[in-house]
Amino acid sequence: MSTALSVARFHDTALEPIREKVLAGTRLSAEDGLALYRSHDLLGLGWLANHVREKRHGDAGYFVRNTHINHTNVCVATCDFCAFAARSGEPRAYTMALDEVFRNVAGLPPAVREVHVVGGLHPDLPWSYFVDMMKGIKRARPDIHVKAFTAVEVFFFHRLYRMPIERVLAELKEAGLDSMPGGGAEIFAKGTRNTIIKGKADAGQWLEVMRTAHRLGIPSNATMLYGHVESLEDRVDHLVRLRDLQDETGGFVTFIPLAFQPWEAPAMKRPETTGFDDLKALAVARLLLDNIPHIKSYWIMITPRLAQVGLSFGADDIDGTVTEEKIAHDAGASTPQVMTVHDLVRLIREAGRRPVERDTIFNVVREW
Ligand code: V47
Repeated sequence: MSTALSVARFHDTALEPIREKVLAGTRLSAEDGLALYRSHDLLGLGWLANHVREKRHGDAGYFVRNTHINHTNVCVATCDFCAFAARSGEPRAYTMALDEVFRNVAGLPPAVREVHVVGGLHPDLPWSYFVDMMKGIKRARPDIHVKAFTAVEVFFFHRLYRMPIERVLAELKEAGLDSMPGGGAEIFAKGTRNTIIKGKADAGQWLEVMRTAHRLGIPSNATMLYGHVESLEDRVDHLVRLRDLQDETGGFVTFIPLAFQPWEAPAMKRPETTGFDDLKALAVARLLLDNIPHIKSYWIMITPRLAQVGLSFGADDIDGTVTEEKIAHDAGASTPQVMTVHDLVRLIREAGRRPVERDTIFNVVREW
């Protein structure tokens, strides 16, 4: 692979110096990141990203048997891209009773390894709701990995319940929280963030929650929402800030680029992302984020077909069975809400990869 890459000719000559760095394992600069995003040499980008991906993960294509629980859609924040949130009292507002959460978890097939719990910023729930939720999920399924609450939710708990971030996280961990999902990061760049988001954690606060989580031994993922009003400079800035924090903590496990789903988004009339941009998002992430182990090609947002192609453009993971995804589907996503293990294994195999079932933190569960 390295030999082929060293003699390959790129259509875009701006990729040549970047190739040298990639082959030497030298860190790419923000300017390199911008050159990658600006390039239309998709195959050149893919080649570079695939080189890094195969050096790290060989031919493994990871997936997990998981399920999502969105306990409430009630949210005090205003995010122009979000179709999931509702205000208290609106007809579509809902909050799950804890018994319902526990019944759902108890009813999961034994092979499901991960429960992904994310909700809106509900102003009226007691702190005990969240602590008891963690305890009850573990009681129902002691072996299940609980990946719960974005950094934005944790920051909200810190403010609402007037507890230091560290205490919020420590109490959740004590009650059963194993890791945190990467949502809520959206786009860090201040000007852009402020035009599309009101009433939730800013970039510094999101990063501070993650810094604290990692210090307490809670690993997490990271995301970036792209394909809305952000610039390419904003994307590079976002990735570099994640990379800087990862240098400090080492706590990020997976990066997931989230393609904006525009159809039902209330306040953002934009076209959907294109396949070219979706593949570039994966490839550039793989190349810039040299210290985050995994890149996820999230089929919910970019379709199973393109997520599969993503396994040759820098991604080593395809997420999982998911079951009942609400955030993208409320925004009008036309992707399925469930994938069977059979479907996932087939997608990975037909991409020429070796399907590896994993748990949340990438312990191998089964080679398929
Ligand atoms: O934080 C909201 C985004 C996120 C839209 O960590 C939208 O393993 C696209 O973070 N179009 C939640 N995106 C999803 C998320 C996630 C998903 C899968 C795995 C993991 C993980 C994390 O979805 C939100 C927000 O950034 N979002 N609305 C929309 N219209």
